[in-house]
Amino acid sequence: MWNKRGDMRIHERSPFNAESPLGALTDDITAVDAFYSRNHGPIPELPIARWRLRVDGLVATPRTFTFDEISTEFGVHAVTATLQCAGNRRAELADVRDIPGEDLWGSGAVSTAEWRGARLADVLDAVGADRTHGAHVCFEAPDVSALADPPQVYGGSIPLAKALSPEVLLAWGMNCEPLSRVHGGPVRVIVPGYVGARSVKWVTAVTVTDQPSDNYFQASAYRILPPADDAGSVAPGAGIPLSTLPITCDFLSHRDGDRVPDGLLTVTGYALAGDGRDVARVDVSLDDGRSWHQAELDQPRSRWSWRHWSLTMTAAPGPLRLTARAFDDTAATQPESAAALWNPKGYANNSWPRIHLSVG
Ligand SMILES: Nc1nc2c(c(=O)[nH]1)N[C@H]1C(S)=C(S)[C@@H](COP(=O)(O)O)O[C@H]1N2
Ligand SMILES: [Mo]
Repeated sequence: MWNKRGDMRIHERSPFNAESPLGALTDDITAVDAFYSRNHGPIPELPIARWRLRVDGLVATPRTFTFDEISTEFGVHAVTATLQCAGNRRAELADVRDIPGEDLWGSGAVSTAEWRGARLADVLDAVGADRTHGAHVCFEAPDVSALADPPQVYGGSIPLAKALSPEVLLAWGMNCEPLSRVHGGPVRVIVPGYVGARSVKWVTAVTVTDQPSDNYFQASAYRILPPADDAGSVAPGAGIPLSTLPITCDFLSHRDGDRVPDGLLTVTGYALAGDGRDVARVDVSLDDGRSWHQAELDQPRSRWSWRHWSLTMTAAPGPLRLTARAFDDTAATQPESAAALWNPKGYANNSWPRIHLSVG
């Protein structure tokens, strides 16, 4: 389905929602056919010849761009960036308390690609974005989601300051291929360092405003609600909107419950820091967090991509409980338990990942 590998873990066929097999995430760049896919409605078909991008709002000269114009007037900029869905590891939150109505994603709602496109900042400059009165940049796409009542097209917004940063792209290329339809082709937004929800696919409108987007996916969904709230009856504006990603890490080489031979054991994983932060250290504990061993960090492809890590140990026969934690360059680290983070929609679980192995 959608040219994805057979070992993707499919949560829903329509709308299409599938997580990456963990084994595919050990490469720096995730192959397109293993890249996770998160959709809230049917995937639209937008031929390049018919695609248009309207750029308006608090700008001097609103303009509608064709694909040729967007892809030739602003140069080609490449950014290697990791996308992570705010629902990654929701399943562990649901173990704490029920999260009805949401797919229970495991650890595979994260992937990395080399994106190519125009810098959003250059397009905003070309139309004369008002840096005095403008504060947000809203995106809209034509895919209609029945999750909103009444059904609504997908949208969202980011602060104008972030939109003007050079890493934010209007991308038409992914891993040296034209951006595929399932990943937002012909053109999508890529907002490195932010929750995946803001990287709006099939983008057809960019609007500079003084307020965040009032689209359902910005005003009602993708928000951290107080634990006592009912996710089914949320007033727009309730809770805290998700924007930058929190520091996180996870295991990739092994899964909870795996059996391994005794002797030398190498465990690997990835760590990912949020907007403008670098991964500074990853530790692994063999005793539920009482003591820690520092893992080796690989060089990241870019400051917007994950860093893989590894640790080699001698594993004795018996149960082995592994826990990991990452620190960013401000010394921010991850909370210990999913219980501390539980929220009604099950977002942003960056608690310590834990796996239990049987050795021997
Ligand atoms: N138009 C549109 N853009 C969207 C979405 C969507 O449903 N519609 N899903 C968002 C979410 S929640 C995520 S995590 C990323 C996933 O991008 P991918 O499917 O290319 O992995 O796209 C974002 N952009
Ligand atoms: Mo997402």
